[in-house]
Amino acid sequence: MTLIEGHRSITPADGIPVFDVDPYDPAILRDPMEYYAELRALGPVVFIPRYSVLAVGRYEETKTVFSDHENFVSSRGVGLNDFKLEKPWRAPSIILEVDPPDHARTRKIMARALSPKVVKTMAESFRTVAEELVDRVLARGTIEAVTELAEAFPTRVFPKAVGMKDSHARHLVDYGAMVFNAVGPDNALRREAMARAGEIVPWINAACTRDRLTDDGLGALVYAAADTGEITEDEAAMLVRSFLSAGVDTTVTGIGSALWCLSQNPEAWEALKADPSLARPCFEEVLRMTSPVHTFCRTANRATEIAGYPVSEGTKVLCVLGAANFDPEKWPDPDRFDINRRPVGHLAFGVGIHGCVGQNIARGELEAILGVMAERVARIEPAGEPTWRPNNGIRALDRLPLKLIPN
Ligand code: HEM
Ligand code: OVM
Repeated sequence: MTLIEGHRSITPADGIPVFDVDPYDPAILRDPMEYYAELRALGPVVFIPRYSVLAVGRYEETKTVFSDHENFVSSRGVGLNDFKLEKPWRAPSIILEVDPPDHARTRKIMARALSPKVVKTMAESFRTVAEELVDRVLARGTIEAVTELAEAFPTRVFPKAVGMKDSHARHLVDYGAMVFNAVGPDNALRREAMARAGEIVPWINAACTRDRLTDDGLGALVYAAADTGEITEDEAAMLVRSFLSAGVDTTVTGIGSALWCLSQNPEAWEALKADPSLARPCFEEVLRMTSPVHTFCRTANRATEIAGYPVSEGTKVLCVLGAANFDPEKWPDPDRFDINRRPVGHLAFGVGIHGCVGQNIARGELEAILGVMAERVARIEPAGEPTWRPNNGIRALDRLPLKLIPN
């Protein structure tokens, strides 16, 4: 049997379990736990006929595929579209969507700009903004935490860290939503996000040029590499675009999900209050529990195998990070939120050569906001039903009504 979807055509190997599901159905994106469990239960790798793709959701195989950049490449896109067959919606990222040896050159520059040493210099300003925002929401009492905390914090601190002269919170959040929806199929979510491209994309691209950046931010560190000839001026702009693509919605989602976890687990909140230095380990457990980036793909660039099953050249493989981070074989009692778990090896930041280069700054932001809240907020209580904002690449809250009680 040969299945044809779009331009792609692969023949599922005999024996690979077939999973008749649409992983990008908004109902699944809102509440993916059953889909994750079924995916893991069916086998180490499954075939999804609707998109003619393979999918992995057990910890072991997800980690293996992500770590094997020789067989499973990123240069053909980390979404469902195969860049070898279909034109990408924007010029590919020169860090995320490239393979070695090209990858090492840009990765080195981004790793330098986002090093622990650089991130340390931002800690104080992150804390100052966190204090301001937390005091403001405490004075209000009942809040909508997605807009008032989760979106407010990164959209204030991150553009400043990058050194953006023009900042537009809504455009930044909506661009992130486009970028992550773009890794999915041509469904309503992707189309609705893309409908706003005409307004947002030119604004984003303009914000990436040297003249729109201060000389003391992350953007300047990237342009410094253009000054030494390591990269071209255009490449510097592309790397700044990567900051704006990956650096806002991810941390917005991380903060929203952290507050969701803590509002549902009062004993965890008590533990964090008793020892605010638990903010970091707490965030790692939030990442494991909620996997902000729920799915990224790889493409088999040659005939290979997964768990002994043959995989033909050109096959897209969905790597379901959210399912792997909930695999009971790896994580005992995975649905228990335990801020003392120390979930070393979780896949929320990916793994291997493309593992999140922004993870230090993400942790720095979360440490600031959770740390300040732990010091100043006595209780966090749900004040209405949380709702989710389905996205093909990211699992984010849409609304999180909370009641905050000050110390
Ligand atoms: C890569 C998640 C925050 C910039 C990745 C990857 C994941 C991820 C899963 C791996 C992609 C792959 O292997 O295909 C997250 C999460 C975050 C976060 C969950 C927050 C909670 C950030 C921030 C920045 C950033 C704040 C920018 C400052 C990047 C970049 C890459 C990346 C540039 C590509 C790295 C490469 O290809 O070598 N991120 N990220 N991320 N992330 Fe993050
Ligand atoms: C980029 C990028 C990096 C990581 C994630 C992401 C899909 C984009 O370099 O543009 O979101």
